[in-house]
Amino acid sequence: MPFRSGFVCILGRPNAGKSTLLNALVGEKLAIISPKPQTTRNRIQGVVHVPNRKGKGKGNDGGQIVLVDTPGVHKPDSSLGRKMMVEVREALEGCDLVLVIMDVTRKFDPRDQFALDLLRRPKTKAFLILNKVDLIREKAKLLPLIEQYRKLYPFAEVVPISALKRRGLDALLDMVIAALPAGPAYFPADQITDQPARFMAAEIIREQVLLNTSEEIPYATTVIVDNFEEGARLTRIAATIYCEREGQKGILVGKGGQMLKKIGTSARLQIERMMGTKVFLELYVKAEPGWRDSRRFVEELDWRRQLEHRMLEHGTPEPRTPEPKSEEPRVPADASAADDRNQTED
Ligand SMILES: Nc1nc2c(ncn2[C@@H]2O[C@H](COP(=O)(O)OP(=O)(O)OP(=O)(O)O)[C@@H](O)[C@H]2O)c(=O)[nH]1
Ligand SMILES: [Mg+2]
Repeated sequence: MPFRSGFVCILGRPNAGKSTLLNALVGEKLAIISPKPQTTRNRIQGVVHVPNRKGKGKGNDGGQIVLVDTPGVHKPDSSLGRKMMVEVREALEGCDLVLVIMDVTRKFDPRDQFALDLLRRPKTKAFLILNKVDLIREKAKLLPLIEQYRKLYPFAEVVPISALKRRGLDALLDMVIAALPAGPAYFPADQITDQPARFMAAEIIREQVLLNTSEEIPYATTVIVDNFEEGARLTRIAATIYCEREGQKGILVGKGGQMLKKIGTSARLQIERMMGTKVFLELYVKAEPGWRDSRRFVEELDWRRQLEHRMLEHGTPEPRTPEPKSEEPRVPADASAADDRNQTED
């Protein structure tokens, strides 16, 4: 079998485990994950370099899978939701294969149909991925569910997996490669994503907001990196967490700045791992009433668009980064002294 390559879109309802699958297949954390639905808000590319498996009885020459994780399919009720669905449709455009992923612990309902409706183009080759099988004891229970799905779409394969426990993934990769056309590698061997580090840092901060807050706050927040200066040993980042109301801002800052400090410290440690440098992270919180319904604001969150703007302004994706004068990060501000500002460094 020749070297194969192609674009593979991961599609499904919120919380089905799409981002968990992307990360598991790529082997790196590219997408943030949370138990809350609608975690992912834009499409995320991850490249899987599948080695030549000749000699292992499989007889293929390997290949390259460009996976595209997407926001959960839902009926949008805001500009943000509409933008998320545009991201889903754009990801589906021209892909070679779609992995329709479902959570086997949930019963089929009309919202599943809504996801399948997006595959209306009759020739889209699709696999049905039954995720979270680690939570099901009697596998026979899956059969009626498979029947139901098969009646609605002619899936080429049905693959049970656990993205979380990494079960069934080798078999899935083999099936995906076999379904792709012969073609060249689209990305060099050392590249696993097209996302800029600046955007991934914003997402890591947003993940900490999702994990540390509840009710409407996860949905009412977004993060914008205002400044990102990458040096050989230190990366300086200033970012703003936007929420919708003063009350939410109070919760995000927390008593004596404790919540912001917690979010900042956890995010900073992860960003340090990603960058391989020390990180000096300044976090701000701002209330921007109704931002989710502002088309202009939502469009500005799009990192592809941000990148275009910076290219126009500076001629490069990032303004030139001055080397830090000292390796030592600045002494942090006392969180309690700044109600909406916290410099996390401890
Ligand atoms: N038990 C179990 N949990 C899983 C599995 N895959 C994902 N999860 C959990 O399901 C939740 C949602 O996972 P995500 O990967 O964020 O789901 P998603 O489909 O990307 O969700 P959205 O971005 O909101 O559309 C998280 O709490 C995951 O840990 C699995 O195979 N088994
Ligand atoms: Mg996701």
